[in-house]
Amino acid sequence: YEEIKGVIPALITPFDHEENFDEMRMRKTVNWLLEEGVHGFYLTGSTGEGFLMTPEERKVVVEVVVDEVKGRVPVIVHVGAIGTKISIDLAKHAEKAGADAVSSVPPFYWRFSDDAIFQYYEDLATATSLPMIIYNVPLAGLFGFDFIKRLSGIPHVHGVKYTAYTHQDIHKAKAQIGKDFMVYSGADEMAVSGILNEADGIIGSFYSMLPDVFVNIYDHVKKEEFKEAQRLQKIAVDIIEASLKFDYYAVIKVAMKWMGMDAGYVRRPFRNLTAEQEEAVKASYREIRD
Ligand code: HMN
Repeated sequence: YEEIKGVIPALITPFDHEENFDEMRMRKTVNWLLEEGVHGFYLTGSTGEGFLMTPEERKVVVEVVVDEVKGRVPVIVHVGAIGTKISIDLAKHAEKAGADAVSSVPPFYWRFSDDAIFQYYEDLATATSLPMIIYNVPLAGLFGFDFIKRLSGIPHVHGVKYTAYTHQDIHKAKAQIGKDFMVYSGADEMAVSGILNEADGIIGSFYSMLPDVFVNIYDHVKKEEFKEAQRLQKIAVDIIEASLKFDYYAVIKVAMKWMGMDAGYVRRPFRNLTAEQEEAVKASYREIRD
């Protein structure tokens, strides 16, 4: 793919009742989202519960999705792990499996120094010929702009998944790093702002659940139909905020089920919703108004 742009769901990974990867539900989810018009996929990230899977399981997810997508849209594979060797192995596998790009959170938990993080990205990005999308996310520790700029100098580093709210830095990245340094806005609540502030695309959890809403938001902003974009974004924010009261990857899967796309269950320690909680979520969505 020349360019990876637009609305890119951070794909959920369906599990069955016993927490096994559910290949059939995965294939159906991919096709459902493509019918809803999404422009790409981001696999086995936070939303994909990647850190709850073994490397072997992550590889199976990648193979199944790439096989089902059949080149219709680009596929970015999140290969992040704390150990560089594990990430490199996943990246090499993603390349062989036919992914279009790889991405990774920085190594986390031990609070690695900037130099260690730089080295991690250098080792990982140069291990394959795929473009590498670095990942700026509060859960793993946000980078400052200067550090993003430093990382952008590594061969194959092609862009950033930017899950921060400081969207003015997207302009800075475009101006100081280059127009072709890809920036993907990662906060679903801020999709309109991200696109308006020059992001090339949006990658996030709720694009698995509300693909049509966000594809419309993206199109409206591009056509400068801001009133409608704003209206849809406000509804989306209300839905997101109601969902964040629970383990929201479980909410996303349950809401997809309501729409006829049974996306299965989450893996522990995430908790699936009880029947009562499901009703509570439904009731809170019903209260949402324009
Ligand atoms: C990923 O799978 O890596 C995520 O999509 C990252 C993404 O930016 C999401 N952040 C997290 O899951 C921590 C957002 O889409 C987020 O879920 C959303 O903005 C709701 O707050």
